Amino acid sequence: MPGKSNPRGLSAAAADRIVARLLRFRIEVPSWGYADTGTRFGKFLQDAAAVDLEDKLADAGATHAYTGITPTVAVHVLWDFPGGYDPAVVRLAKRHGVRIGSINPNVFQDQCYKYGSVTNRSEKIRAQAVGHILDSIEIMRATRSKYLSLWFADGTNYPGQGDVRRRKAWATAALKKAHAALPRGKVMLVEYKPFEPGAYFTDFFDWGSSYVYAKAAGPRAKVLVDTGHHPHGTNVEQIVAWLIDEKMLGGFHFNDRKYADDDLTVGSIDPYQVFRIFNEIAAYEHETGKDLDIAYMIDQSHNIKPKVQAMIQTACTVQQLMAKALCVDRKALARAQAKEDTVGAEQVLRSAFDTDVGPLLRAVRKKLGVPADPLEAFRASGYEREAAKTRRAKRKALGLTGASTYA
Ligand code: RM4
Ligand code: MN
Ligand code: MN
Repeated sequence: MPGKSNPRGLSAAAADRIVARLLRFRIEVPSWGYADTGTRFGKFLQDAAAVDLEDKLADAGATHAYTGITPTVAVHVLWDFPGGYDPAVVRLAKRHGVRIGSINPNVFQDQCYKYGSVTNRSEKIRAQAVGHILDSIEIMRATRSKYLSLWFADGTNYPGQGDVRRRKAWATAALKKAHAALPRGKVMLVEYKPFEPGAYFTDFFDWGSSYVYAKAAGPRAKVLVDTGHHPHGTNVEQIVAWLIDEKMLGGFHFNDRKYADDDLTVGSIDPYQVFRIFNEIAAYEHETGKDLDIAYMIDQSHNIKPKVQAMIQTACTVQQLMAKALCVDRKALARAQAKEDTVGAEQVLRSAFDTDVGPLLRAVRKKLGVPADPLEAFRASGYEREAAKTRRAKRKALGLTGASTYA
């Protein structure tokens, strides 16, 4: 008879192991996922959206209170500390039951970066970009953050515009400087994206480029995989497996997409892909008996969905898909592979994906002291109504209209 937290087909010992692993799983939320965002054509406003960092931390606190698995918040330095970093923010986060997580420098929005930041042909501008990264490292120290998360908008729009190899050399030199300034025990993540805003090329364009940059920068530089940053058809789980094998996987920015870097909620389009990614992680952890030490992060922008709901929905989806990947019967898979039983091997994955992991998740949530259905509990809580009221008043007092147009 299957026990309470024990879906059909899983032994009690396997169920316990899965619950124990899920209890150690945490995922970071992005501060920007709580703010009003839109498309490049305009911003869409929600009354309950966060107005400032305090609101973002409150929303992150609510996400964590309902899910129990999102104790840290990633920040973008210039978005979250527009008036400069204030150490009081650490206390503010604590008051909301969360901590500051990865620190993301902004070297893409100032006018001086029109032709690039760390790849700009002007030495002065490159130095300015490095200076901002070094300032961000100081913030890391103050917030005791483990990860410096680097994304560069650098790229060109037209053939002939830039010298590919010189730009590569400039970027490498900048990353080396950043790595040299990293305090002990800290990790530098190098993200990549094959398009946008560079329409012809980006300087950090795929996992191979991030790998080469990270190797050159130093041993604590690793590759950050944003699931939405690949050309269509890319086998993301294969990239993940390779990076794990090379000890170069630094972490993830999870989101889903249909066409481009859409930043949709995880699993809204293709939950099976997320499952296949976690399957590679679970396989490695099964083989080594160790948790993979990487940064699990959400990188989403919620233009239409209410912000906190979107984040809770995402955190629960990631947790669910990880649970399913942990259900893969590794022995049965190895047996099928050894016999070249292609159908049987795939079925092992499919039956794990089809497993109802609800009982496992309920057991985990009970232990974490959060509602069995975090999303429904949050929707019924009245948090959004209250936030809309106070934030509407705050916007009015600050004279913020928030409106913006493309041109
Ligand atoms: C990019 C990327 C980075 C994000 C920047 C601003 O699309 O996903 O992670 O922080 O946007
Ligand atoms: Mn990202
Ligand atoms: Mn992105």
